[in-house]
Amino acid sequence: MLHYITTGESHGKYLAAILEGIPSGLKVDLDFIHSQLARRQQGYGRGGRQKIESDRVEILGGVLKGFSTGAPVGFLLQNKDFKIDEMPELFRPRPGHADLAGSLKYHQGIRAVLERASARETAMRVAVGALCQSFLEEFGIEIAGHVVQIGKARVEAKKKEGLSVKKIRQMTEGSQVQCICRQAESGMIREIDEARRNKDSLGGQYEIRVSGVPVGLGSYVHYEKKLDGRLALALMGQQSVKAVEIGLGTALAGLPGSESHDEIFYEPARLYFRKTNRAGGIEGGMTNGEEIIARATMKPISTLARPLASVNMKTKEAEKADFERSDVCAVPAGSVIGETLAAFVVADAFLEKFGGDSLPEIKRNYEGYLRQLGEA
Ligand code: EPS
Repeated sequence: MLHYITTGESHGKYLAAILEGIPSGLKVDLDFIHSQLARRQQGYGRGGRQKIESDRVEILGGVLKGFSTGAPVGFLLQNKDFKIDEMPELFRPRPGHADLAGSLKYHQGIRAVLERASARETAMRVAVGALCQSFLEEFGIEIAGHVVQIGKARVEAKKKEGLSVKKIRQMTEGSQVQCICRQAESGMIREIDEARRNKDSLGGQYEIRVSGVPVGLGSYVHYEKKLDGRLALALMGQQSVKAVEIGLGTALAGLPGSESHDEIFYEPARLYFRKTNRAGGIEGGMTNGEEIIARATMKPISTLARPLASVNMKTKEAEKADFERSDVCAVPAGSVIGETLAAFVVADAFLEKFGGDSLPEIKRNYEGYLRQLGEA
C-alpha cells in the first residue's frame, strides 16, 4: 500500500525521497519531521559530519496548505557537506563495508559505492517514517525506540519492565545515547570513549516498541504478508544491522514452550488480553493486540581509525584498509531510524487492512472493525 524510494549520495548535493500511498487529509507536521531528523543526528559517538549538517527537508509535492492530498509526497534535503566530486578515490576496501563487493559488482571505484552505501541516506527514511508516525498517531498508535546495549554496557531487563511507549520517550529525552537508564548510559559512554581511544568502533542493540496496535495487522496466509518478516526486512535494511528479533527472540532457543508463549484471558471491558508479552505482539505474522517489541543488533562501524587488513585493488598488494572521517558508534541514531522504519511497516499494514483514499474514510473503516471486534 505504501511505497517509497530514496535517492542521493552522502556527499552529493541532495538527498530526496518519494512516498506513495499516504491518504489525503493527513496534517503534514514538518516540525515533527524536523524533530525526528534532529534526534537522528544526535548521539554520543558520532563523528564530525553532524557538526556540519542540520537536516531539514523541503516538501516537493503531495501537500496542500499543510495537508496531504493523496498524491505522492516528495522530500528534499540539501547536504551542506556537498563535495562529492572532490572526494578522493579509495583503493583499499574496508572489511565489513560494501566497498569490495560493491566495487566488483558495479564495476566502479569504491567512492561510488560508499557514497550510496553510507548511512547518510537514512535521513530520508526518517523523513518518510516520521510522516508515517503522524499517520499512525491519528489512530492512537505510538512508537518509541531506545538503545539497550552498546559494547558491553547493557540496560538490565528489569529496568524495562512495565514501561509504556510514552514513558520510554520521556526517559530517553536528553539521553546522549537514547537510553532509558542513566547508569547504563554512563557505561555506554565509557565504552564509546574507550573505543575512540583504541581507534576502534562499536555496535550495539536498540529496541522498538509500538503501542495501540489493533489485533490483525499482517497475515499468516502468505509469507510476504507476515508482519514480523516485514519488520525484519525494514530493520535489517538499515545500514549495519545484522540481526533482528521479535519478543523473546533468540532467547526462545533455550526455553520450554511453557515459558515461551502468552496465555490468553478475556474480560468484557478489555476483550482478549495477555498478562505477558513474550511474542512481542506478533503471533502467526499478525499483531495480537499487545505492544510490538522488536530489537535490532548493529555491527560496529566498519571504518576503523586503526584499519584492518585489506588489499590494494590497484596493485593487489596487502595493505591496511582506507580510513576517512566516520562515527565511532551510531547505535543511538540507529534507534531513531528504527522507530521510523517500524512506523512505515505498521502504517503500510494498517492501510492494507483499513485502506481508503482519505483519512475520514480510513477512520470509518477502522471504527467499523473495532465494533466488529467488540461483537465477536
Ligand atoms: C558514514 C560516514 C560519516 C557519517 C555518515 C555515515 O559521514 P562522513 O563520511 O561525511 O564523515 O557521519 O552519516 C551521516 C552523514 C549521517 O547523516 O548519518 C558512512 O560511511 O556510512
